[in-house]
Amino acid sequence: MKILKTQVGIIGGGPAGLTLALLLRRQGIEAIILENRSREYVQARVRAGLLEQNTVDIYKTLGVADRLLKEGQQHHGVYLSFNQERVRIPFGELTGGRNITIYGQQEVIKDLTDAWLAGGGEIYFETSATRIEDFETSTPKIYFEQQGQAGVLTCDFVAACDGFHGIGRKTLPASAYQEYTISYPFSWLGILAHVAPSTHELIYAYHERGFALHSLRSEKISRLYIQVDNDDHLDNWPDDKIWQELALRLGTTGWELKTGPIFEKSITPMRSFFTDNMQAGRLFLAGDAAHIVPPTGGKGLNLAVADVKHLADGLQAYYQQNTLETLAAYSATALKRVWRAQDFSHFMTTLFHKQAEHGSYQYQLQKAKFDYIKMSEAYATSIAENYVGLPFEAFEKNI
Ligand code: RFL
Ligand code: PHB
Repeated sequence: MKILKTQVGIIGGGPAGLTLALLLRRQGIEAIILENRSREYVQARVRAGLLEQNTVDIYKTLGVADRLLKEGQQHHGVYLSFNQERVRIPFGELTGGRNITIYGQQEVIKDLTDAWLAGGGEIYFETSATRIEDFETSTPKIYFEQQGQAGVLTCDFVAACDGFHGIGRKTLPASAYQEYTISYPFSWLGILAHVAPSTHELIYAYHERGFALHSLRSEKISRLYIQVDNDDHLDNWPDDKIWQELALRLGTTGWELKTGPIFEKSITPMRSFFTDNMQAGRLFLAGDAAHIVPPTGGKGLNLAVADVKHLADGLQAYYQQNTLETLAAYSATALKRVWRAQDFSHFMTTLFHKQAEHGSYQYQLQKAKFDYIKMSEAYATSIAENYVGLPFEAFEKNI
């Protein structure tokens, strides 16, 4: 049996696990990451693109933001469109200069993995954590399997950064938490295409045929999404049909959607999920392992990074001041932001998706909200500050 030992055993080499490892290194705390997929697979997984100011600030502090700052695009506003009428929320102006950066999650993962390995960090790919034991003691153990070989990682703390399908959450005692799920009756069909973006800032749109989002990746690559039914299939969506639908839903007078070859297509169901507790003994959950939000607010990766910032603060207090107090407050601290993000993501999702007949009561509520955005700077500011992400102090000061 392969035997490993470290201070913090991290399951999962996604954004949560890698960011945590780098935050810990900065405090001189040792960590080992177990990742069940290959490095190539993890670096090719197409997902998020919107990074909040908080996230970028953390990556700057960690010294891993060089490429992000060079290749990522800083945005100061966003377009919201309803029935083909488009308004801009200048969130930079409304939030005293806070903004977002568009930079693909795969690129974030590449940068973090490179930095972790360059500093001598250990990450075992194609190594699956199978069991977590003794987390109620001071020597928890993560049992794992690496290409048929069994092993155990003994550590002081376990950070389960293993995503929605991981083993971390399933290991929490059933009596330790409640979980909440909302499944929305629609999915997103997302594409990546070789075409220059037709907009310099993101466009979120409600249309009577359904939601659409125009995002970007670079000067030559665009990322776009449309609302489809949950039982829909990629076979029903040849490229021409996708472009036609996007042009219609995103359209507004005097604007034209550029089209180009699509090189990635996938369908993602929309759901919200969260647990009301993210820790038991010395086992801590972070990121998608503890909560999922529909991507309409662009929050999932940013929440994962915020979680591990709080977790790293708690671990630092333990190793440097020998107190477990900050760690004991981890769940409560992280959940404040999680609930804020759940609310905002739900708001954005229900505002822009077609949920009932065009013209129905539900539709009129959506339209009333959109009209209110146009008439009230206070309302627009509330949307802006949630979209760019509230600063860490906003949550910490009330605890
Ligand atoms: P991840 O990324 O799922 O990583 C978990 C890792 O754990 C590994 N793992 C295991 N390893 C060892 N042993 C086991 N037993 C293991 N079980 C699992 C997995 O292989 C994996 O590598 O979770 P993490 O780190 O919490 O990060 C969360 C983010 O990936 C996620 O929230 C975002 O992608 C969500 N998201 C967005 N977030 C944003 O902040 N901004 C966005 O613009 C945004 N857009 C999106 C999104 C997610 C999307 N999809 C596909 C769900 C757009 C889409 C379409
Ligand atoms: C993306 O660029 O993939 C993206 C941007 C904003 C969102 C969701 C996804 O709200």
